[in-house]
Amino acid sequence: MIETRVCKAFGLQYPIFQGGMAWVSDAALASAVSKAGGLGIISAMNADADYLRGQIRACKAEVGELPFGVNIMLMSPHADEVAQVVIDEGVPVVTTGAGLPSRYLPAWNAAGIKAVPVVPSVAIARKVEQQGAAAVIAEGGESGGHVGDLTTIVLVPQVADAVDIPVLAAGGIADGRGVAAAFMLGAEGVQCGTRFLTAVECTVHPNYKKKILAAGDISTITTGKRLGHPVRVLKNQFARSFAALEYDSSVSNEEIERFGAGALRKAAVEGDEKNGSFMAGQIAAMIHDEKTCREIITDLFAQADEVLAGAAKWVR
Ligand code: TUI
Repeated sequence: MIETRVCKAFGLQYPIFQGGMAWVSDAALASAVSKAGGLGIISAMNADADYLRGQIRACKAEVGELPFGVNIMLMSPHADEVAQVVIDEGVPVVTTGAGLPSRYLPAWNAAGIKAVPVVPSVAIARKVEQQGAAAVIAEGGESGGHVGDLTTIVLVPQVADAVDIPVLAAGGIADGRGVAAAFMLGAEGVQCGTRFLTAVECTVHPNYKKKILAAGDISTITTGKRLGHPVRVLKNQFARSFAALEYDSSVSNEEIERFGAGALRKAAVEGDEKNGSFMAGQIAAMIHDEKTCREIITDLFAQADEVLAGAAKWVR
């Protein structure tokens, strides 16, 4: 049994957040995670206020009084309106990604929302702590989707040393060894995204699940560095074409952006194995089964307990 400040602060049985993945993390997945004792998170992705309102209400109908969260992707054209929806709908926890949430933090704090930004560096972690974040998610570049430069093993202990609020580790965690390692680095919780992609309750296209289950250790690459927002995806025809365009100096950034537009939807909704962008973390290689959210969470923490309890075996 692992109990940390994250359990207490967010009202959780297990100190785990489910990553807010665009086109993946809907009310069905989030409510299943919250009912299993973790924090389920709905992705606001690039959608508008009406979509998010509908998802929040569907999630609440399932979870009742249990906590859940919303992830706001700050590059979304609808970021301002969804930042207000979470206040209007009484969402207890908001995580943010792909930018600094500074301009929203005063209103969220005033509304009693616990804000938990994803941070890719120590400086950003310090900044959001000063601005009133309840915790931070230190996300290493092993993650899927939009990634920072530093690895989880390097980032987490530095962020844990730099801030007093609780730190959750993300990036490369999909089994109990990863959870235990995160705690050894100073984290008091974890966030997992890729692990939940193959959850029974995850409504993503079956081809997406199939590709995660088939992934090996070097199945992902990061594309988009030239555009200033590197994204980790599974290698396929889309990823190779995107990378080729990036290395072609005769192609403009606008053309590359256009090539990538809509590709995540093609993967997650249509299951288009050639033209879809299958965002996934490096840990996809260690995911071999489709389990319920409850099984995923109880297995993660049972193994973490076992690993941590046996951790003294080398110590003399
Ligand atoms: O946000 C994510 N992962 C994402 S967002 C996304 S949607 C997307 N699609 C295409 C291109 C780009 C994004 C897919 N996956 N993770 C959290 C995360 N946040 N990773 C890195 C950051 C981050 C980066 C910079 C957080 C703050 C930050 O601040 C610095 C700044 O200059 O804004």
